[in-house]
Amino acid sequence: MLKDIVNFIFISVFITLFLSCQNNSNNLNNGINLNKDWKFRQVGTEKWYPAKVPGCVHTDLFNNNLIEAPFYRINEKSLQWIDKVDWEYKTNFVIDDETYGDSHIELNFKGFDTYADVYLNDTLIVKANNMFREWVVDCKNQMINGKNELRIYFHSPINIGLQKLKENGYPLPAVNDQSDNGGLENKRISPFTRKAPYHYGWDWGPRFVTSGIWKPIEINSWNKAQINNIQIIQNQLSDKKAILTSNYEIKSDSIYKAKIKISGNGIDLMWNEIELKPGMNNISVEFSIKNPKYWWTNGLGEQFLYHIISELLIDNESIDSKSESIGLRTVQIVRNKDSLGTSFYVELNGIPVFMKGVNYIPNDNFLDRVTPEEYEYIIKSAADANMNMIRVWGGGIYEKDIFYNLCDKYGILVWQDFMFACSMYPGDDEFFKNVEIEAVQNIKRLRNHPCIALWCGNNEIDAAWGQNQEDWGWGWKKEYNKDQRKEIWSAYDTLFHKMLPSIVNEFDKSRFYWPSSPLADFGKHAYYESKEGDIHYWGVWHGKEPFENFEKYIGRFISEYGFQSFPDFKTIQKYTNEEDWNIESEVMMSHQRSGIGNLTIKEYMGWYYKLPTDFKSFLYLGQVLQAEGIKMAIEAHRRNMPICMGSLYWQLNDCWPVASWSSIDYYGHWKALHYFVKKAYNDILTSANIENGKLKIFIVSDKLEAIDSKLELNLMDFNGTSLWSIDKSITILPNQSKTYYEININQILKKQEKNKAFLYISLTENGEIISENFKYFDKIKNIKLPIPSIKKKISDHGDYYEIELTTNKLAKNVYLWMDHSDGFFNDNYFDLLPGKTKKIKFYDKISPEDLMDNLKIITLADIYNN
Ligand code: BMA
Repeated sequence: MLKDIVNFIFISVFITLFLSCQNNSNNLNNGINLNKDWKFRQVGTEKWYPAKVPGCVHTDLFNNNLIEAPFYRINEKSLQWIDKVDWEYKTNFVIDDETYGDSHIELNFKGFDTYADVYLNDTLIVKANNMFREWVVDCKNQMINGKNELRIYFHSPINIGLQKLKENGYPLPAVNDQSDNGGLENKRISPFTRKAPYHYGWDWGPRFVTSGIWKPIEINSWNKAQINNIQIIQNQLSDKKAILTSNYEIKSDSIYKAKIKISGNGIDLMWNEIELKPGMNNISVEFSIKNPKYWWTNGLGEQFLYHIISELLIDNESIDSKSESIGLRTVQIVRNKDSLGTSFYVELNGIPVFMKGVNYIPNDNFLDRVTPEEYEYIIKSAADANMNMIRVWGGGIYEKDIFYNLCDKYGILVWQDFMFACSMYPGDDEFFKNVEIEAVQNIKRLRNHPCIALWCGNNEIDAAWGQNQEDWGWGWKKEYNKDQRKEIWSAYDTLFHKMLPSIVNEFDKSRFYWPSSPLADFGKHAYYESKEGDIHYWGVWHGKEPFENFEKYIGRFISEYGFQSFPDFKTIQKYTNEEDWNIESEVMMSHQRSGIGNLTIKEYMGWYYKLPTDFKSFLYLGQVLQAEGIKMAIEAHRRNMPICMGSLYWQLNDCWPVASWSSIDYYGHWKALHYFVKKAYNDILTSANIENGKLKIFIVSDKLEAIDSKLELNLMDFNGTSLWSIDKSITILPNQSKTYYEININQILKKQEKNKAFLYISLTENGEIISENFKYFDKIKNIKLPIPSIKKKISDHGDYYEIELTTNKLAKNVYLWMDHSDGFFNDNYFDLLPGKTKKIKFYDKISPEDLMDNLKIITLADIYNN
């Protein structure tokens, strides 16, 4: 599996070390993980089966061979019963004399999915009703010195959801909830439960409404006092000094004179005397760091982290200690009025930085299956593709700590949505209270991470409802009478315009809050044409507009746009039989959740390419189509810097094997798109555009210093004969987009037919290529591509093979592929110039003979001439 190979390449002992030192909690007397000896059963049945904690019912059933693989073929359909029954989990654990002797024994339940009644030795201690909350209970009184039993009863989220829907009196919109697939007809219950919305299905996801203990359970025992939470606030940051305040929440059971010691790398050691009172104490300690090192995003500098250790001492005895990893940086979202509208950009350490990024969904429907290595693989893949921002989209989960640790490490800023998407929500007090606790807990958990750039209320709800004008929105309002509309909007207004901003203001004051994405301004609807706020441009795909319109709708910050493709053939092989290899087969259709998906792909393909006839060629061309389309978008967004200062395409990853907008499929294969994104997000980009008959060569630089370079333009025919060329020494100006050369297109094409030539653009610094690009002058379907003859040479470099390729004629979208190896090519789907050598790295442990004999090379011309 590719995932294993990549693990082999870059993850090993290091990740273990990294994660263990990132773990925020190192209390002296706590942290026993209750992850052993769990059993589960369906309520009403006799037999208990072994269970994994953290985990979920579906994976436990599968691990016990009680159900078939949920993602295989159409197995999803027959597994819908699981969410309609109740489940029980139990374990025994021992409290030894020493722990029992402590004054406080707490159980810390980090996350239940979702409706869980928790019994400790048959006493009900928690009734959980929110997947995004944690529960901490002092259970000293229920705890036995010796063997204890913990039993957790999970109510069916469907049964409770149906009850809540009934109580509400009318349904709420939830356009992606696949109630029908779940056997509930049109009863969409997802808005009523605080549980990952995508579990109920999405237009890229199956419907598996899980239950389970999805995060760890810990026992913490303590005496006298305990540090509950730390917030580290950066008051001042300059090259000479950083002044910070550490705000502690310390739980104490009596009055104590105590001390706090702050230490860590580069920190001026600080001792502070404090006085604790019984209950929760809020204590602030100021400290400083001399000559601080800044935290930068990927590509701009180091991601320096300070590990700040806070120790609590009473009578010179260490009572508790915690470590927080922070990065010193300033992040502002700058919204200045200008001649076009209002800017919307990220200023990092005083510098405007173009956000190159992507939208992220959870990596699996069964969250327990995502390993630390897979987390690192996906974040590292984003960083390797030169990204500096990920949007954690509101239909998934507030990610686990490891996700944010990795974003800190790789220099990826996080646009963090609260978990609300494409639905309206109830407006009762119980719901509000539940959300309030959820928001406070998650903000407190995440606010020390340098990667968090902003908090955003929800995904697309403002756009979908369109409160201020009857014809705004997606038609949802039409379903409701005047009173219902009032109620629904009032719930929205309370949640996203009052409650969440005030919570952010109270618990994470320095961070920007944005009520919804997309949005022009607070209470102001966003259009594709908006020149303020952020936009989601879905004219391409949902609106069936041509890719060229990516160049037309340039917002200030484009936080969603995208195009689908099918996953890698190897991924398809994992969920299909050979008989399913047709995009319209029942199995393939079931792994395509966009109602317009296949037709839309085919329609666009027909506009730009000749339609291939066989299945594998269709997969290949579909990926090329997606990649070329999104490349157009990214280049247009970046060319328009600084009007546009952010481009986040939809979407990075998949939660199961499926046709989707992702650039990396469920099994970790980079699609053509991810390779294209890597180039389009390179810190130096050359991009050609034809405007009013003029060919303009733009260079976009995200670097902070000027670069002396040579720009070469070479118009060639497909045999590589130069028809026109020019080179020019230029100084690339820092952090901007600029046209460095322009010429009348007729002057270079002359009498040349536009479907028989292409322009090769290259930019070199001291002879090394720093950016290159190809410009074609006609739709590829009109171009008569020659059949190239590609030669390969292979050399073994220990960790990887180097593959040297040469071609006699232009080779378009060269795709390297091995049937029986899942190794990683560091470039793929590229155009290969006649007469030039291209070197590719290939990571796998196969023999050189195997690689030489079995490496397949496919080009666009090959599939056309099949
Ligand atoms: C966007 C997202 C998702 C959806 C995607 C593709 O609007 O917010 O809701 O999956 O479009 O349709």
